[in-house]
Amino acid sequence: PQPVRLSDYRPPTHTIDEVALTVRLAPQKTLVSARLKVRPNPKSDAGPDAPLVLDGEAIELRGIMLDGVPLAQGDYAVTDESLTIARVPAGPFELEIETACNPEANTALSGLYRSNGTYCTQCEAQGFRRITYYPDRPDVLARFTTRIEARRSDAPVLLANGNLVDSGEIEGTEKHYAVWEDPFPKPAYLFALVAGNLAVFEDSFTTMSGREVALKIYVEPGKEDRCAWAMASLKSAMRWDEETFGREYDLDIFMIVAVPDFNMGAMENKGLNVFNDKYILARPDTATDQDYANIERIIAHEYFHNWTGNRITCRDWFQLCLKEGLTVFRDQEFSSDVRSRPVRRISDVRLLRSQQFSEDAGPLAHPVRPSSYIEINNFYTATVYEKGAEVVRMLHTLIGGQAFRAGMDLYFARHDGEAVTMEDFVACMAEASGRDLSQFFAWYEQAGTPRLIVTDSYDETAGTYSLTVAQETPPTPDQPDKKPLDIPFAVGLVGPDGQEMPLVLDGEGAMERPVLELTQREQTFRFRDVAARPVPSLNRGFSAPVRLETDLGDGDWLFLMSHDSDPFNRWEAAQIYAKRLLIRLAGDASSGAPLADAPDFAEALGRSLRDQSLEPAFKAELLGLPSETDLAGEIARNVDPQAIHDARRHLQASLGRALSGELQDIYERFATSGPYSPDADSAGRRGLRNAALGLIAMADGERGAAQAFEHFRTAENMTDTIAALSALTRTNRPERDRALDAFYAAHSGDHLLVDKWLMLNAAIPFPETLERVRTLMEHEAFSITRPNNVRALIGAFAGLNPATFNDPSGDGYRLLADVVLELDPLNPQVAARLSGSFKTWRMLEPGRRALAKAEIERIRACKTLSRDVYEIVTRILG
Ligand code: DPP
Ligand code: ZN
Repeated sequence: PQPVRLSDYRPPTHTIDEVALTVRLAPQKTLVSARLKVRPNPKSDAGPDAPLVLDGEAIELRGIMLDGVPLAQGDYAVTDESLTIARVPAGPFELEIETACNPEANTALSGLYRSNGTYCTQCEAQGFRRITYYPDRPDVLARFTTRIEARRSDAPVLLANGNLVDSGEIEGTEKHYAVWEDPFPKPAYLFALVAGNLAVFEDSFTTMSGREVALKIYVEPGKEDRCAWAMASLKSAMRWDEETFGREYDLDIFMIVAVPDFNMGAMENKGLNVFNDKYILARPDTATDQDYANIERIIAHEYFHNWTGNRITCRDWFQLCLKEGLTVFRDQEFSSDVRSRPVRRISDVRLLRSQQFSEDAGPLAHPVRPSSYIEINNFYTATVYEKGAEVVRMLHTLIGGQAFRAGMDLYFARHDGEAVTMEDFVACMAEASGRDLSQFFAWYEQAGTPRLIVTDSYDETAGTYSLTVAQETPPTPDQPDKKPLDIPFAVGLVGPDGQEMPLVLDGEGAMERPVLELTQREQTFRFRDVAARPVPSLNRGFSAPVRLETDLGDGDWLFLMSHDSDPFNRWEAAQIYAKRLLIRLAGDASSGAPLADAPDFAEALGRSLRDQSLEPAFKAELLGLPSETDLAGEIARNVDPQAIHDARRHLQASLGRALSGELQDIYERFATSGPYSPDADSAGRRGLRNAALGLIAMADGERGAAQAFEHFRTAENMTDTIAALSALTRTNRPERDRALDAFYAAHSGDHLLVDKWLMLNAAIPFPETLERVRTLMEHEAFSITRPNNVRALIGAFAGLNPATFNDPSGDGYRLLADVVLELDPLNPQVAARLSGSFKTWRMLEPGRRALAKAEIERIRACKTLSRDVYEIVTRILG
């Protein structure tokens, strides 16, 4: 397969003004007729005689008419991927194309498919070409009208984008129809159609200008009582976007459909979002606090796309971060406003570190705006999304909130209705702030996580304190040499008494905002009026997505952990301290040396747990040690995943013992009764109590497991049930399987809970889990064609259970390779994502490295690989 390159971008030869689709639904043969109003694109450099080339894949062509005249065989050419009409009029013309597709056979879940009997579509990035022949690229924007016909018994509900303009029976048949009209021009990737037997949960929203918008959430019948939280989240997101960005919703109706089988989390189709139902359905007895928070966040994310993505879209797929980075930033800000800002920041940074830093450090590293791809679906990555959001956040920090808002206003005013580039977005920010952002732009083009090396010196007689910051970005595939970046570096100085010291830059005066701007390979900043040697608090709030190297010692980190006025950096100090400790312990575990306890760390944690000024959710985050993946990334060479696991386990048990008084006290004090409420404060209290339980269970095998089992037995909501189970899965005691069996027996009819059960099983960190996972693949609860099943069992095994996935026998790698090869012909997108679990293989110690490599090579040797998996394994092997 040939790569597509950003530098090869050409404007489309033709544009489409209007699309009238008629879709006659039938499970195995759906007929699609598309009437396109086409015209040569004046901006094209191909000239008016250019042939018309349409994309098309996995569809059967049944006829074409041009301006009402049927085309003969010789007038056009069809391949597996395209339809070319060599001669088309030099002015506007109308094309009518008849095609057929088979929704039931569509296991790739791209284009039109059936999910548990419901017809639905997924067109991003390139699924529309599996519905009809079309210029399937985001810079072709057209107005769509969609007529759907189906048997009423098969599909009583018929939905598409926009407003319903007509519906009724088709006389003389058992069929009915509905016609939907979307007044907003859109690229084909935002097209959606849903039809099936669905129940609806309704509400309405009055916009800032007083318009009434009907809100509808469609779910499988019987699930209506699990929609209230999603609806509340939607209304809160709609209000927030009005208040924060002045963005008002633009249609009279906003619909969401929840389906069980979906490749992504959710999709922002215009006026008709389609969601993986795990991000819609919630009731206290079926969903955890984490689920509630995810639903709120993802509902907001997809809703926010209406302006950042739909009204203003991407010129080409290289600009994916234009909509994703910005929209993730927006959903982060939303949760920060409606929940706790430091806690959301901590969870975002955890995600960034575990997913994006590891991506950026290995063979799959790519810039936030990639410059080439083989399969665009492989670029819906942590780098595009999470680092993309960090880049927007840095812009916000550099130019300030007011200028950022002005830049957003300018962006909406200037580009509404257009398909644009990163340059267009950054130009708005540059204009609104009056700043030159050309150096900053390198964040979009340069891959790799920069390292900041910080040294300091204090001159007691002069009362000055200097910070020297060097920056260095390591080489990544295709990018050996890196330029210095424009980095906002938020800092503070903490005095020996734990108080914040003023920041007065030598020669400049008091800093307006405590943010240093790094632009060179090395810079020194000198502060004056510094009465005593401070401890620097660096990269506050994680102002830049970098790795920090300092010569601060353990004592400094403990000090910051107790005294930093920046809550994020208090958490960060605890993480860094724990990381250093765990890396030493992993070394000891590897060499068979005894593992020491950590009384100083336990004492500092204990102080924080008793600190009344800290919120419970924050304390829960303090108790969460860096992940095994993060530790592997820090070690980076000759990694022994079992030693890391043993070290982490040891520290948890040791902390559990040292803090047993505090932990039991929390466990008792935060016991709640009364009705469950998903609000952030209540969730934080449950989170802290459950984090305490987790350490208690690690500390004391027998009594800990008994307490966790009792927690499971008496749980009154799913949050506590899952917390008890996950504490038990980390033990190797009989209570674990008793609880798992009881859970399955109670919930085997609920696919979302079955997925939780699969995930818990897959995460059990002992070698027997290999066999367990193989057995579960044959279980009635598992189907390889259901992405949520695959992610819950196989994805969790490879992603959340490093010790077992990296079993020294190589059996974990073999299992993953087997699944990738089996899944690839069915669903290449999900198979490719799974194969990405091999991305850190080069860091492993030589034995595991060789075994992993052999399995990746076994995948690559398959002659019939999809483009998706081919690209990932080829890049991983390098
Ligand atoms: N639906 C996915 C998202 O919102 C892809 N656009 O990120
Ligand atoms: Zn998105």
